[in-house]
Amino acid sequence: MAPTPAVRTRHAGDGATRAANTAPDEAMDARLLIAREAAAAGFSTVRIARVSDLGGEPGRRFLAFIADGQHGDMDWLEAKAERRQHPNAMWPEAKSAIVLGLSYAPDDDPLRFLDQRDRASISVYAARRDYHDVVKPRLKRVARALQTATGEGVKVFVDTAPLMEKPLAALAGLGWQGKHTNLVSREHGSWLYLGIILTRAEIAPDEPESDHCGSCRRCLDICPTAAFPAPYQLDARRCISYLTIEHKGPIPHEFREAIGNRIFGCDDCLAVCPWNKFAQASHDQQLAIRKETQGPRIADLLALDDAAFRQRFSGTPIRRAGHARFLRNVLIAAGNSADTSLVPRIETLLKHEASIVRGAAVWALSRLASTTHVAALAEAHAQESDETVREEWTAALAS
Ligand code: B12
Ligand code: SF4
Ligand code: SF4
Repeated sequence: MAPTPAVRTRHAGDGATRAANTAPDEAMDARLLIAREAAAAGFSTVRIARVSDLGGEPGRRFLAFIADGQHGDMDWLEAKAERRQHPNAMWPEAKSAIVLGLSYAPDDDPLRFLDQRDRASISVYAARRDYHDVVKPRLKRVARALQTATGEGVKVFVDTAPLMEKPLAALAGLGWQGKHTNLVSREHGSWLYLGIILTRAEIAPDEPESDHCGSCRRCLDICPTAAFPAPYQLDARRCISYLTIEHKGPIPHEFREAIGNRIFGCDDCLAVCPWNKFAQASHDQQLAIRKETQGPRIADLLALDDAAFRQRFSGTPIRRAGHARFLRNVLIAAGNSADTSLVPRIETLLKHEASIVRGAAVWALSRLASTTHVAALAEAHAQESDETVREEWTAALAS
């Protein structure tokens, strides 16, 4: 049986404001209900968009991004591109989007470990419990209350379905898509996780936020890998976040030095945004920063076996990416560390079962060990079966 509607909404189909089954003065406005439930669930901000107002422009830009290959090997973005370009392509009956933001603003400078080359730098979003696990149950709580109250179907999304979250968030007025392409909020700066509830209920929308980037271009200028072909556009293939988290193969040579000691994600463009000065540091208990993610020593990370890796990073996005990709990234940081004491440990990884680890180990050694030592190692590993690793040896001997 459908739940009894008890809130005032703009109902899909009749276009009229109604307060079904209750006298108007008893009916609770859907917007108030959402605001109350969102605050109780611990969200930092919530706004509402009318889905049909999104128009076709974000979808067209998304398809151009895919057509240009800028998504790299994120096949999952391409696979459902048609559905991703507009919420109604995925769910034709969706009328309203409730966009929720959860602040993860840091209380320290997120870039403070970048100059400490014997340590690794981990992006703020990954230095705590995986946000999918934190945001989704909270979204479900708000969605349940809304469904019970309106009697209309709902679906919740946090980065797990083909839905473009940022353009919807901008339409709802949570902030605007800055030149770094992420959503910037006047209150929370660049530090918001986004979550979305789509509903068939028609709820009065908020006003979109206008662009407050002005002539600023700090995020564009700081990017270590020149990943912005133009303001408001990102070529993911060049982005350190993509290269260290999403990319499956060897990291292309041209980016290795620029990656420095960033082993999981990158915050440079987010951290320099002047709007961050208004953000209050997050004190959300579920998002507490994990001590072991704060500038861990590269030597310690190289020594973690698979079991120790899983244990140390359990519950974080780092654990999800897997041990081999993690080691690949740590080896790039090791190669940039100038710390020759790491050489013996790196040598043991030349025998690792994953070719991306062996290949990155070759590169790290080419940066830290003497030419004669590299030549001797190359000879000892002349039986290498993987072509990409053999190419690494050739490059190492030539450098
Ligand atoms: C794929 C993806 C990535 C990719 C691609 C990033 C990107 N910018 O698209 C990679 C792996 C690189 C990535 C990195 C990061 N990500 Co990510 N990612 C996503 C994901 C899953 C899809 C985004 C997408 O559709 N990208 C495709 C491009 C085409 O979309 P777009 O940026 O919106 O493109 C717009 C602009 O280019 C604009 N545009 C193009 N030309 C022009 C011209 C003009 C004049 C204008 C005005 C606009 C404009 O129009 C396009 C359409 O709106 C979303 C979750 C989701 N489902 O939406 C999270 C998401 C965007 N990521 C998030 C985060 C936190 C990050 C990182 C900060 C993590 C980190 N610290 O390493 C970095 C930030 C890097 C950066 N500068 O963007 C958050 C961002 C939250 C926020 N406040 O915006 C999201 C929303 C996840 C979430 N639920 O919280 N991510
Ligand atoms: S996350 Fe880092 S690499 Fe990616 S666009 Fe921003 S500054 Fe550049
Ligand atoms: S750093 Fe400047 S240009 Fe970049 S998003 Fe922030 S305000 Fe906009």
